[in-house]
Amino acid sequence: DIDRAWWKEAVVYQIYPRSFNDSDGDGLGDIPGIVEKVDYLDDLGVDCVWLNPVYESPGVDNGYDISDYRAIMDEFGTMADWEELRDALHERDIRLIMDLVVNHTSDEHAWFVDSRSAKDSEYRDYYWWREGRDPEGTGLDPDEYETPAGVDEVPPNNWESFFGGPAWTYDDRTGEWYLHLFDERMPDVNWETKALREELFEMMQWWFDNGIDGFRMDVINLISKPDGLPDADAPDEIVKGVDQFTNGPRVHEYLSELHDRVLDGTDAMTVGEMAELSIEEAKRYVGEDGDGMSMVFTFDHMRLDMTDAGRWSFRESSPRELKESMTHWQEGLADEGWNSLFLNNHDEPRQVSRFGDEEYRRESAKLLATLLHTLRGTPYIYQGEELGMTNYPFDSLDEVHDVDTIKNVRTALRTGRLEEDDVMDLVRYRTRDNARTPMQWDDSEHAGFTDGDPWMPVNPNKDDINAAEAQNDPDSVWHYYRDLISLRKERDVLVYGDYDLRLRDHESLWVYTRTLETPDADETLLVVLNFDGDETRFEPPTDLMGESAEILVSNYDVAVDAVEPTTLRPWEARVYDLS
Ligand code: ISL
Repeated sequence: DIDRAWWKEAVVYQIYPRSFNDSDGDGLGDIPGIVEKVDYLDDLGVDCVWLNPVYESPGVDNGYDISDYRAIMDEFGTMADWEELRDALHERDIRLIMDLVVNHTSDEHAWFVDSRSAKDSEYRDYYWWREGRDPEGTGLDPDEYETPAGVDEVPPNNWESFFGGPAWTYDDRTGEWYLHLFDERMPDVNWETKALREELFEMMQWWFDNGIDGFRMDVINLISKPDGLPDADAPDEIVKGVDQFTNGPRVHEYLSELHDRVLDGTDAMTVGEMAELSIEEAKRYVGEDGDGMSMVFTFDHMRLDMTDAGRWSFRESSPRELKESMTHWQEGLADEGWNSLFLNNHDEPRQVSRFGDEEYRRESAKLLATLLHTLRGTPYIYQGEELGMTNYPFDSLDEVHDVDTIKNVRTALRTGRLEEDDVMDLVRYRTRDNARTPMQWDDSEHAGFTDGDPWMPVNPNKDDINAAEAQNDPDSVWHYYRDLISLRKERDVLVYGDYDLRLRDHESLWVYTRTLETPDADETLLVVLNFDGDETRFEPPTDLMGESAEILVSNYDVAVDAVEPTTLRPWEARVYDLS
């Protein structure tokens, strides 16, 4: 018996509204722009859209700094525009999930404006306010913190922000410090305050009442901070304090409460974004035995190309490491839980540039697509991925908008973790802005994204890589995605089948079967991926391959006999049907 759920069968398409489509020529994408492209999504065949934040926001972190959870950012449109988008999607059987950012708000949120105004504000404990400490004996250097003249204090602990620099900022209105794990304009809310939790649950309910189908939950495993806010245990950590505030002591209590209050009895999908997570921890968040989340985003495979020095470092990683890392999660959540499958998103470089090969762009984009749609879990496509979009050739930091890149590079230079000469190579490789250049719709001046000046430059490769061209070319990456999406709907084995790795130790081949045995079906698929720009010898496993083996998917024209030993071409991907 298959334990079915719509979100297991869905293919999700992620839209970063700022860079998707601009309808009014201000250079920023907007909601009416998305509405114009709903037929495009329908053509591609996706089942669900995850919309990055569109709420009212001053835009310090492109919308992850929310100043009003129940309003749409002016530049993106109005609530009526949002309703039109919701309806346009629903009419085409495409669901809509929203980004839920409840670890922090903007400093312009009314709660924070009130909270910071006075120690006895009724919103004071919606955030984390603490007195500073005498620097003596803390090991902290007061010069590292910005305080007004005469205030010789360091913050309550040594935690650091993910964007670089301290996680605490001194506020002279009340002479206390507030906590922010991200930018200082993004204060962390305090989930210990019951009234805050109530407000958040009501807000979530309000969005469900407005017809959404679920939430992607931003950094949701950071919401519980440990009692007493102790210093980081490991003072050498790249972001000091991660060990303290990740998967904190009350996180499961909060999330079960959230589940009982808002989600229970609905078929809503929830996907929790969780940096730093083991399989055992993941199981505590998902499913009925856990906190009831549908699935989690995990990031082990996004760390393979970093050293212990974190995101602003680089190490060469191998296809085999990617295979091992993703297999670890495939096997770990085989019986309990559910994987979310992604190779890029709005925070990561483009997948072809990172895990594929720009020289074999088309082939490697299709190989990665094959992987995404044939592993066990829910595939997430990030806008432009279906065109095989690549990283942007950044020349200088002046072209970078991303607050994370700018601040972290500054911090890494100051602390000597990064050399000036290495900055641009690393930025070109790593910056989140690689994912944020405008969607390439056609080969016109701004790639059909806007009639005005785009907020981010368009990738110069838009003449070759664009949706219009791809939709006209039956051999394009786009058509390949479309075929895989439709195949997934026809074959339960792709959704529910077991994953079994073959040739575990092979350096460049990733080979696995998906098998589904039910009273009505006995299906086996064999997936063969050559993660290499060179040819690779492949001996089909004779225990599996019978005369009936047929090639179901291929990213090359296949004229070779499926069952014989064969040479796989650069980045060749094949799916055999052994049923
Ligand atoms: O990309 C990173 C910057 O350091 C990640 O560490 C990222 O910040 C982390 O995965 C959390 O990301 C989410 O929350 C952030 C926001 O900037 C990201 O865009 C979002 O996906 C703060 O809300």
